[in-house]
Amino acid sequence: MTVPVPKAELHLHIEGTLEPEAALACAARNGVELPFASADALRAAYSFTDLASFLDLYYALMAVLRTERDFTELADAYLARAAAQGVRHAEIFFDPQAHLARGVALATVLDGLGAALAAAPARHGITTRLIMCFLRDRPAAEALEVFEAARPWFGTLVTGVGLDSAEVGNPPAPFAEVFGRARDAGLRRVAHAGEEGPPAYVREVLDVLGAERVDHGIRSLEDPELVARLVRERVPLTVCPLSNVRLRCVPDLAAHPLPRMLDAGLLVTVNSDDPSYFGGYIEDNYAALGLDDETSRLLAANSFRAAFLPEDERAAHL
Ligand code: ES4
Ligand code: ZN
Repeated sequence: MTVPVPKAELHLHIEGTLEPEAALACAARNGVELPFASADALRAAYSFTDLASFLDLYYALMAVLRTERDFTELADAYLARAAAQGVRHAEIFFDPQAHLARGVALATVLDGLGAALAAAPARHGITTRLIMCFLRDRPAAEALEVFEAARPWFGTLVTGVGLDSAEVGNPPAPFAEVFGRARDAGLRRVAHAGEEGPPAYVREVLDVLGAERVDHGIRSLEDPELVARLVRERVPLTVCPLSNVRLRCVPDLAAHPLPRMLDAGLLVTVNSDDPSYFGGYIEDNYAALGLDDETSRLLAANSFRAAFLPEDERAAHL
């Protein structure tokens, strides 16, 4: 195999890296009953018709994650796979509300993930950031509560906030208050928009939430004025090709809009989203697009340009 190009991963839900074998091992260890008898039975369930059908399984399988050790092992397993696919820097999402709702404390999640991330430079040659995502299909008041509860980790472990989960019918605007507090606390801001939802949501995350990057953003192409703005303002888009096909946002890889996004002059990056569920990690996403070497190198350079790194570290990667 050729050596994968060094790159940053900027759109990765740590809960979406839970592999079937790890889920079953974790379930057995924690005495959690799962309605799947084997890893193959679980894998067979990884067939989705849209974002909602995926989210149902994604949230259900999280039931196996209960202890600090579970979160450390989850993140460490991801980092090992990412390193093998050329990742040198990873900005990792997590969904605190999905764990709090199951009675798992924020400290369990953060201390568990934090241990793996602290070890990552020496163990895997990867620097990291951790981005706390709010669930847009839950009340904005709940996002405010979890935001306040996470303050002890701000700036040290948690350095950004995001917005994810079911997009259609859940516009970004109600989260303006929590994103404003995040900005005031010195945190970076990203948001999912234009995955299944309309280009208007992409505008809204920029204008109302102050998002510095847009996660997915593929539907921006439907709005030429929006595209012109994204190009002008150099807003990075974290695109996830295998995710888009598996969730039927795009009919197949041949129809994926990434080449058109690059042609339009957008600052596009390629990422893996929920690699265990969508059939591949980051290099698999690069490979799926059948890119020439020059385009692969451009996308890898874009990933460092779009990363929340200090300029000296960014320069060292470019
Ligand atoms: C997600 Cl693919 C996707 N879209 C929105 N929210 C998510 N959470 C985890 N994966
Ligand atoms: Zn995502």
